[in-house]
Amino acid sequence: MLKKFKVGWIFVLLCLMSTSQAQNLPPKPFGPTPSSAQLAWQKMEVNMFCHFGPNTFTGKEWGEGTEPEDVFNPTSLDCNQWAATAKAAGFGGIILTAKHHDGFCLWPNPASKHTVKQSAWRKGGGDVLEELSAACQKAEIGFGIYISPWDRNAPTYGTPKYNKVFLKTLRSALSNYGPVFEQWFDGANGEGPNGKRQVYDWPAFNNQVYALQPAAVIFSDVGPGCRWVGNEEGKCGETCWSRLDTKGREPGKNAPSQDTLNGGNYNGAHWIPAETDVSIRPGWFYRDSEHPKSLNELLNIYYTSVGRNSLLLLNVPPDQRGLIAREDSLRLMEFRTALDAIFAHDLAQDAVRISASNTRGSQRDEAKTAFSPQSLLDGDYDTYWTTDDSVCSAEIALVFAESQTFNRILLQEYIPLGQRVERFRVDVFDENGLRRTIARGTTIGYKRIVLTEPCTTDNLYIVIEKARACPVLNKLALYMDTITQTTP
Ligand code: FUL
Repeated sequence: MLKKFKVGWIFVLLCLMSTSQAQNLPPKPFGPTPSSAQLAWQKMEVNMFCHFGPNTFTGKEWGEGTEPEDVFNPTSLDCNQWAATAKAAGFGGIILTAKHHDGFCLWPNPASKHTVKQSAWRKGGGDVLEELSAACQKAEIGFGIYISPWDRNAPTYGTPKYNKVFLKTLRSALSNYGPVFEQWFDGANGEGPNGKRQVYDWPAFNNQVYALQPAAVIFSDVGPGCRWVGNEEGKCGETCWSRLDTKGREPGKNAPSQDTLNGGNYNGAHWIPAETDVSIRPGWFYRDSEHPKSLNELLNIYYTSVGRNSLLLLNVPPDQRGLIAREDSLRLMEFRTALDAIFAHDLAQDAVRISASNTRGSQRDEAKTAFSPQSLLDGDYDTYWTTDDSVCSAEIALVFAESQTFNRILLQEYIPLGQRVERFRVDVFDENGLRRTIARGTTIGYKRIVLTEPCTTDNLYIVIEKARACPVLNKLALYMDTITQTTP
């Protein structure tokens, strides 16, 4: 009898010890998680898109494919100027339209007869991909390639032969110009009811990209690396899951609905985060008659893209000289200066205390937990606050010695362990000592920037009302934006 009793106690003790140990270990990943390439991509946050080609010279948005090659003739192309501009604007990389829908290739593609080689530009000896990849390497920013599958010039388009031509095109673009961080596949197709119908071999295209550029993130309506955000206005959904279901779907007419692309799928099987592509000008290609968006518009776009768990791909089209226009470049510098000023002083750093209603492992040994809320303020991406496995709602409290005034609350989830938070709110103690809610939100993801009216308080609470597994957050910051005039 005594023996049985002893064995029972040992069992209970062992169970307690193992739960306590488990709570001192990092949480298990929840749902799909990003690959290391997708994580590095997400951390780039803002990239530059360059639409450049025959349309730059004809004023069209969609070329017919019949434009003579000589139409393309930049007078003083300088990719170092593009890369230096992107770098100074704080962009992580540049993606160039190496081949838009008109089929014209900005490099001497051996699979086509409609390329720079057939043009008068530099007597057929020019190669924009070569120049841009070298310029990006020099500026230490990423180099990415847009290639339109829809091709209005290729004689084989609309036949199975085209897939082979397209594979050759990919091979040429992806094997000769160094590392490519993103391969952009456009889903657009303007063939009318009587137009050519191409059945694309997507699996072969993606395999080809991965075979030649294993670290490339493939963009399309359905990824597999990242997805279109569903509009060209710079607006990611307020609720944005980095998860998407792609079974039975493909880019173009078979894509998920624009709403789905905008917010992702709650239970999506794959990690396919949103990329927000938008042009600084009304059109994608440069036109003298058009002008860049205002600083306020750009800041709003930043908040509705990067601030809503998306990467921003901002198009800045080079002009007929082959240069980024002065007007655009000045606007980009204003944009960068404004972002730097807005996010210069993190007021959360001035808190005298940060605490959490639950911290993983702290019930058992406060001193030993590696997951304390201090991690939210330490600037280290890989340290985070999290709770015990059974706790899916919790609050973080910040206390200040003196009241602070802010209107931006920045939160980050540690996405290498998946996306978890489904609903949160921000509370403060107001000047009458009453606790009140100043903002509510749904998803957080890689980054969420909550916009509020200026709020003055010495006590702030981030309340995670509902997470799908124990919440895992690695950053909390507060800022006062005095530059943005109107908010989205
Ligand atoms: C669209 C294209 O049709 C536009 O011309 C542009 O390239 C934009 C980024 O994607 O689908």
